Amino acid sequence: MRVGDSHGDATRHQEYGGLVQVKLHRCSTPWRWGPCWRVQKALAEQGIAYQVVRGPSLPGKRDELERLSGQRFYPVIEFENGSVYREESKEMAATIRSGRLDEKCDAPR
Ligand SMILES: N[C@@H](CCC(=O)N[C@@H](CS)C(=O)NCC(=O)O)C(=O)O
Repeated sequence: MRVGDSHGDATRHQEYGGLVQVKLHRCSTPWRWGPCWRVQKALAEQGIAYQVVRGPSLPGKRDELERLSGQRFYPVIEFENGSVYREESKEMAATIRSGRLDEKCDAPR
């Protein structure tokens, strides 16, 4: 099963370090650059199972994202227990690459 998905419709069940799949809430641009791609690439490189959830591009249509994460920017990582992780994408990518993503997973909501 492939890890990572540029089309946003895959569901995976691969486990990693005690964590199971995460959802990557990201913008809908197809281009492979920018904050969302930076984080998606880091997840893929680390072999972390993730499901892409593409949200609306228009900032005015991001109420759901704000409900989820308390702010209106992508990317946001949602863990299986419902906790969410959002920082500057460079910090998110660095966290993922250093194997510390699980530290960002809070207690269940
Ligand atoms: N500096 C932020 C920028 C995040 C960002 O601009 N993300 C884009 C999607 S790739 C976004 O949500 N744009 C919406 C907007 O600018 O309103 C980061 O690197 O995380």
